[in-house]
Amino acid sequence: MAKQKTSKTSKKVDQLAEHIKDFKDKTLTTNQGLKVNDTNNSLKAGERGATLLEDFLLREKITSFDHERIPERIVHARGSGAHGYFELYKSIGKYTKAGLFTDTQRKTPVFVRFSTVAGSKGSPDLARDVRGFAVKFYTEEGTWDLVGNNMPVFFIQDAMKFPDLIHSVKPEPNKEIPQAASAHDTFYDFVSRATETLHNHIWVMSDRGIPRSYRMMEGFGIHTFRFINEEGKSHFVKFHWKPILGVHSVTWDEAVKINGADSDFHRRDLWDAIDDGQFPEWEFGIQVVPEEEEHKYDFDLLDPTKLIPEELVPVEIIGKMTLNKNPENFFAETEQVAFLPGHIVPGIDFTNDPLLQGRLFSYRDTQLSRLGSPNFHQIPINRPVVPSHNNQRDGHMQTEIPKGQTAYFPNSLSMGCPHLAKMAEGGFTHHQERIDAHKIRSRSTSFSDHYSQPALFYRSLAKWEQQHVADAYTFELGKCNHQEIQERMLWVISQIDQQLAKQVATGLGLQIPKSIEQPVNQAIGADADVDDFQPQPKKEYLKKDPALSQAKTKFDSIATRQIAVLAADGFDMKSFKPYKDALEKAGAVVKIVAPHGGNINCNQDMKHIVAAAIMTTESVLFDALLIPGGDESVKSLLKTAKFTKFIREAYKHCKAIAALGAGEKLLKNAGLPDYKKDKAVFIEAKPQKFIEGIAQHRNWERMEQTDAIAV
Ligand code: HDE
Repeated sequence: MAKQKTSKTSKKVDQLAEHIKDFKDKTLTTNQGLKVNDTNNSLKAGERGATLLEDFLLREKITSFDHERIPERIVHARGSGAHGYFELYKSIGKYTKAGLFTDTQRKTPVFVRFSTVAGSKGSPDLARDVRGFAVKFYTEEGTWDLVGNNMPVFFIQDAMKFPDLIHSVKPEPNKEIPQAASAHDTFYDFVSRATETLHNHIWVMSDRGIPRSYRMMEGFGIHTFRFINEEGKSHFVKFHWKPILGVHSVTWDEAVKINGADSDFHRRDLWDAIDDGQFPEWEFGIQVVPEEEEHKYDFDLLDPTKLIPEELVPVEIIGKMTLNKNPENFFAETEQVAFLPGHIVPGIDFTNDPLLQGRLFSYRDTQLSRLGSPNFHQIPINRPVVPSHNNQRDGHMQTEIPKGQTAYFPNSLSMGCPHLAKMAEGGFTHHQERIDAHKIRSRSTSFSDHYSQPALFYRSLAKWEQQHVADAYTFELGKCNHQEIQERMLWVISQIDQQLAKQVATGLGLQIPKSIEQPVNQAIGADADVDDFQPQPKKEYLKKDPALSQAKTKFDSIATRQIAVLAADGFDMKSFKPYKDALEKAGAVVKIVAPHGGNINCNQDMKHIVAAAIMTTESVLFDALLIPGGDESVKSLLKTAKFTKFIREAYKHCKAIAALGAGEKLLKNAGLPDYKKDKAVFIEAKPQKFIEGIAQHRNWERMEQTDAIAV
């Protein structure tokens, strides 16, 4: 223990040295470099005031403070970022000429920002929501931004509807309630009318809407993009991120409680993992469809509310991303980073997905109001790693000093420079797609299947996942005040799955209506024949797509899992030590939770650092529980009811629990039903068994009994 303490302390000292290296031995100055000898007192006429207008030191400090904030993002305001790199396993030159996908020697730097969508900047991390998964690749051919989400589809099919979608989910405009929550009337009013939303929506109702960690989420580019190879041939492509730690989520009961116990749960988790050298990793995969097969499927590749089932087109893994560095300054990097889907590199191109097309406008536009200037690319986090030269000039906060007499092209005074890229130098060319069409304000009928893929998703889930979906719908609709909205939702859910709708209806105490006023696809042109655009009844072109279920994810690691050790003075070291060693060797983080802070002594009279006093922490912040033996320790834990709550909650949330020796008394005292038969409760078991139990993430079979556990 002592050894560990020393190394942690020296790490902290090193970090401190690193943090202060920029201002070590430096004198405090004004922005003009004037040395300052008092930054605590304003300039006053006499000791008791008044303050003098002349005080330029006060004015500079306060003015800077007054303008510290910039407008938060309209959506995805709450987020966290990290630096890292991307490595390619194998060249895919047959599909694309993009350097980052052909040169296996490269290590492409990246900056990633994860986010929620609906909440404000200070909202809690565990809102039920989509998560943003935006990656900036600083490539040698310029910056490529893959601005995706943790779900493979989006709510709407046309950019035109985005403001409506977002206005419906944001706090209602009259009362500014609720914050970071979709469970309210306006959202379901919209969802039940714009049924194209149902696919993304059922993903949000599933466990994907409440991830255990950013590090345990998949990422998707969503839209179908194009790859262009050296010969100019185009392939359709979808992009995927697959987390090395697998895809895992918390339960809704936990999510609600985590938001109270640690509203920075995801942010802290990402930071701590990187800080501890446990670098998050994702493999990068592609689904490629040849141009000739564009119309082969039962859905339109240009429709962003549809995924390509992995059963039909497998994901080919081609590389890996590792995040290995936390930002130095949240504002300068994570807040000011500007992602634009329009930032692409030769070898990648857009399709006509109408949502993607709209995004190509929106992101540049939003950066202008958020960052205040077209020069946002000069902010360090947004700078490409390759030099940029052009004739764009001036504007707010120009930080460069462009030289020379000319700022136009063509010119002769500067010998035509900066000159145009020759093809051999990799100048960007657009894929020459032939378009010959009428100008219309309408939507393709190939976009009007709104039920088949939500149904496929639901069918592909494990029983416990389906139960979570039903519970989520029941919770969300239960928060609506308008019965006609609840009933319209029940009807549209019944179009996805009758049984699911019945379950939700029972929870709401309502009947599924036999029919409803037609859920008109709101985006169709006013003159269009409404009936032609009704969502089609669902089809079943695939029984199941196993890749959609979290039950099929990885369960082979406990790296970075947080293990709470419930202990007090006198706990038994002999039986605890092999557990601690085995858990730490497997990469888990073992933390003692005790009746008080500071240190406790084991029965071998060694001091152990307490990570958290029971008063300051909650069971929901941990992945598993270990209760060491030792009569004195157990006796003292039994005196504090919060330990009992801690254990009951961990059991309710289906987590792995191990008890050693007298530690089992705490399980008995907690009144856990049938814990002896439970496959994730380990009494006097070998540490390896406990490790395997934690790696399973949860024992969902336990769910059936846990409703009876009050906490
Ligand atoms: Fe965004 N989106 N979005 N979005 N989006 C923004 O840009 C927008 C969409 C996504 O961490 C904004 O810089 C429109 C799909 C992420 O900084 C804004 C439409 C997908 C982030 C904007 C969409 C996304 C944003 C707000 C419909 C997944 C956070 C601040 C046409 C593929 C990026 C900003 C970060 C952010 C507009 C739809 C993902 C307002 C108009 C589809 C991950 O420009």
